[in-house]
Amino acid sequence: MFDSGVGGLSIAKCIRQHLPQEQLVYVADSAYAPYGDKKVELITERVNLIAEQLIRLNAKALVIACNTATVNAIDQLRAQISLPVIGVEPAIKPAAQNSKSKKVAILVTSATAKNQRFLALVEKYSAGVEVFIQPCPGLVELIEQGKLNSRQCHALLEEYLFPLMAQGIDSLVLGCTHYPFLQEKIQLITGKDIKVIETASPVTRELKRQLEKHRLSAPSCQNGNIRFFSSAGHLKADQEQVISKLWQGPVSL
Ligand code: DGN
Repeated sequence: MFDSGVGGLSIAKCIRQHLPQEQLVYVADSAYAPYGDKKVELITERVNLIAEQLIRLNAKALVIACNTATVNAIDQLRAQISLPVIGVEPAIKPAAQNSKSKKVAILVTSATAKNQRFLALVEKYSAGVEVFIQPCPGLVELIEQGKLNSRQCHALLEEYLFPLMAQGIDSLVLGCTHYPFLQEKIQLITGKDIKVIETASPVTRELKRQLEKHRLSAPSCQNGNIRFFSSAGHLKADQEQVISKLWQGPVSL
């Protein structure tokens, strides 16, 4: 599995919890983070390169634990390889279906906000519901630096959330895998009447389904583990600290 950086750890945690028998390899493409402001060509190139390396490590399935990479590059990756490839898509459908105020917001990166695949997904599930798409530049960078509790992070969250709250939304979809690490802070700002929805559980269920369908599941008696890699070798020490903090356990890269 991989992400532009450390955000996909929010998905890795859920997979580890529900599929503890599987061996996970997590690649943080931190030398290229954030993907949010990168060209589609570069995102595609990185996705293909990382996928190639994971396949060389005998991966039996790939999880693109990044909304930005999923919307920009999953179709072409699936066309090239035969392994199951599971992507992340913001949970717009359940949010729209369960919204009482019929007003829903999605927090995304700038690259996701303007992506056609993403916009088509919003269009598909938003009949009768007003959907506010909120790009959140700056948040991924702060999470990558482990600055979750910084004043800067709080100020950015208020800047993005207050206008959405004023619109009367009752559901807030986290459309970037970095954002669940801010979920508590987001919920403190929005109050508990706004439901915050992330995507780790559906991705984990889909991975399980795919492994079962292709008879690839590890035996339940096996003890799985997780190995971490980063493309930002020069940041190794800093990254180990950030990843350990988010993973809530010791990590070596
Ligand atoms: N965590 C990623 C996502 O879900 O979109 C990427 C964020 C980024 O690199 N900007």
